[in-house]
Amino acid sequence: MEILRIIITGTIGAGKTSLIRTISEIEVVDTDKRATDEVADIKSSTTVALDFGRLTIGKNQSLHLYGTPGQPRFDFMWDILIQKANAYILLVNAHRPEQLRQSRKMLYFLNQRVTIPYLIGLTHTDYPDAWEVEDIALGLGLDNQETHPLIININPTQPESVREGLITLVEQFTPIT
Ligand SMILES: Nc1nc2c(ncn2[C@@H]2O[C@H](COP(=O)(O)OP(=O)(O)O)[C@@H](O)[C@H]2O)c(=O)[nH]1
Ligand SMILES: [Mg+2]
Repeated sequence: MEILRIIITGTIGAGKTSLIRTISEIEVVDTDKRATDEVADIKSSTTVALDFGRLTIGKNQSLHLYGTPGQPRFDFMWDILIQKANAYILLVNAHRPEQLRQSRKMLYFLNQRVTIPYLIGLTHTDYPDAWEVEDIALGLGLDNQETHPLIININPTQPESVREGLITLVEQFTPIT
């Protein structure tokens, strides 16, 4: 069994925990704690360490999914995770344009540290006033359509959507056997 380590990252509320819970074959190890600070305005609990889940694809590959914490003060966790990763997904909430600047910083941070396959998964695109993909690409500083990374819609609450997104990612760098 080949193990592929995939990092699921993105801002608070982007859908990291949901994605891993939706698809994992094992009970998800999560470390959500009641939020006591500024995060409490956004949601009542948040991930302080990491989420972990697992998914088998094909006969031979086991995806190990690691959800990162969304807060800058846990940056040291990212380094540990990302150095061991085969690929990553940056989830971007299409319904919270005010978080785009932070998403852009995350993208920059990651690409400074590693050169591994990745894609951008737009979440919350089911909201009628969600931003269009072109506007999000611009907000992330990706102004060249030809060179920018793959951007796809992912609904973290829907297993089929999550599976499709993960397969699209894995197909970028290894055949699914
Ligand atoms: N409508 C909708 N809700 C979503 C989507 N993605 C995530 N959510 C919801 O957004 C909330 C925050 O998601 P969560 O996975 O906790 O975000 P995290 O902070 O990145 O771990 C949860 O209530 C999810 O059910 C989406 O694409 N559409
Ligand atoms: Mg979370």
